[in-house]
Amino acid sequence: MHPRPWRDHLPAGSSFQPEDLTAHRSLPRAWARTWARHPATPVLLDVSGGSGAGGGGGGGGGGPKWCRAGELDDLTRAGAEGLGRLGLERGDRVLWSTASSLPAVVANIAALRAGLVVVPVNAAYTERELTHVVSDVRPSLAIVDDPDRAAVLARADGDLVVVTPDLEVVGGTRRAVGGDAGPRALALDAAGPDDVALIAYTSGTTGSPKGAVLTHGNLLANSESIALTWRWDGEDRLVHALPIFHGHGLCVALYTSLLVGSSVVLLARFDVDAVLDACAAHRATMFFGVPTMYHRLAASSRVGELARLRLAVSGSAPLSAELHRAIAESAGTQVLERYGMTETLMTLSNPYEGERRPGTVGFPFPGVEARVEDDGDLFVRGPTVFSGYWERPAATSESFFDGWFRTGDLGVVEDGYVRLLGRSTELIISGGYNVYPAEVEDVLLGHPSVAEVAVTGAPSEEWGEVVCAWVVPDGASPPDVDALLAYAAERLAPYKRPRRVQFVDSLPRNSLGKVRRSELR
Ligand code: MLC
Ligand code: AMP
Repeated sequence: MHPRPWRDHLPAGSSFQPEDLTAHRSLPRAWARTWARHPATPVLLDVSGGSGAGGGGGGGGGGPKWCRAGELDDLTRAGAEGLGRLGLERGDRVLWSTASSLPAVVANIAALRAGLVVVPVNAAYTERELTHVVSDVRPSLAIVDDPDRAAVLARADGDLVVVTPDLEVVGGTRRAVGGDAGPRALALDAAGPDDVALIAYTSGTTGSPKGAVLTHGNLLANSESIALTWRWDGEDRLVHALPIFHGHGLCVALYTSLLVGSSVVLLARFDVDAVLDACAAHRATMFFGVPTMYHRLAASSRVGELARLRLAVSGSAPLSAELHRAIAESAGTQVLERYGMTETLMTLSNPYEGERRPGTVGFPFPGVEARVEDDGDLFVRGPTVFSGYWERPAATSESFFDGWFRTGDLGVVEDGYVRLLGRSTELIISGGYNVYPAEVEDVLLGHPSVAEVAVTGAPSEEWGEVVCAWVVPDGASPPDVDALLAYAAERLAPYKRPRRVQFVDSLPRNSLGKVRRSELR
């Protein structure tokens, strides 16, 4: 079954062709062009509280001030030069793990402009999780804003050069980057559409996260098609309260805003009042969030303030039709729900004009194709879809069928709109973050009093799902729950930790010995 054609997203009279999505070759080139045209345009206001070392958005005492396009151009050029002085070479991988801040944004963009490959990593990862990424991707440099994280990285790889977002070296040996070659001049904005831009780690079904390799063409096509579909232009202002190290906060929110020359108010984290205050104070036109954020907004007496916005978008996890309708009733806002994945970037969207149907994710973005098989499997294909998993040819070939990527999500097409019904994989999504049961199970099995364990997602109104562990104790007495949770906390980022632990005598298994998770819910 095929959903409605992407042409239905185009504004009246549009002459759009799919080739237009990558006409500018790369985001850095397109950004530089936008900035050169309107250098005085405000592009980013860092109200995050200056968590990035150096606090570049502070502007010296008078509170945060807008970073303008010309200034961002200068800062990111200087950053690209600084990265060259560290001895990095085009194509080198740079791990980037920071909270939201202007210096963090500058470092990310500088690296992309210099043709380096950015590896965004969740800033809440524990040592175990970070060490896995370091050994898998073998970065030449790491950019972090937290001294503890720098120490963890030094333990993971003693040679790895670690810098702050302002490129101050805080760990490793300078010589380790580029050997003896010394400083280099990195050509600015020279990457083409097929060059790798990001390696984004996403939890693998095997239990350890794998890197999705995204090209400059993928990132550019994603931003171009979003801008076109949501009628995003230079007049817009986005309140940004998502983490900047995942696709939603980085590729959808930040990169697209910079492409169209609109402005971003960057918050340190999501908080209902902080978001609504920022919307009012800065006359925002847009907010993007995960359903947990909308759940919290809907519970606030201030929910009606969402009506100020031109566009409120939800994604990363299912937004229930009830919550969609509740916000429509209380604020008069029809939230626009869209769908994507780290591997494919954004692929389906409800329309900007026309019906935004509650409980559905709409139809393909311009240039993207989607189809739903009889068994519900959703496949996508198009210029935003990644080229494969980093150094995992088997996992890559298992995910593609004749050039179509199998998403692992199940759905149906109703009147041309895709309604998602679940997943063919065991992925749990909690508050918009993905959790793979196998990874949590592997960790819990390492505890001496756990004989067997199965991890499932339990429904939660606020979080969508929460992580639930079913534990068969090793020996007569069950392990102490607090000790087990403390053990998990040392090894798993907060959103992966079980919220519930249930002791059982045995796990239900099928004749092949596979755990029947459906019986554990
Ligand atoms: C925080 N906690 C979570 C959690 N987030 N637990 C489960 N699931 C989560 N997602 C923990 C905290 O560490 C804390 O633990 C406790 O829950 C309560 O914290 P909180 O202060 O209430 O949570 P908060 O910090 O406000 O975070 C909630 C949130 C956050 C919704 C703002 O989870 C978030 O920013 N989610 C967005 C994730 C995202 O960007 N996903 C996009 C992936 S890209 P304790 O132990 O301290 O009490 C993608 C592609 C696409 O999916 O389509 O977009
Ligand atoms: P990630 O790997 O973090 O990019 O998460 C991708 C997954 O998020 C998808 O495979 C979906 O299961 C889920 N997802 C993203 N957007 C939506 C949405 N609007 N509704 C339901 N699930 C979504």
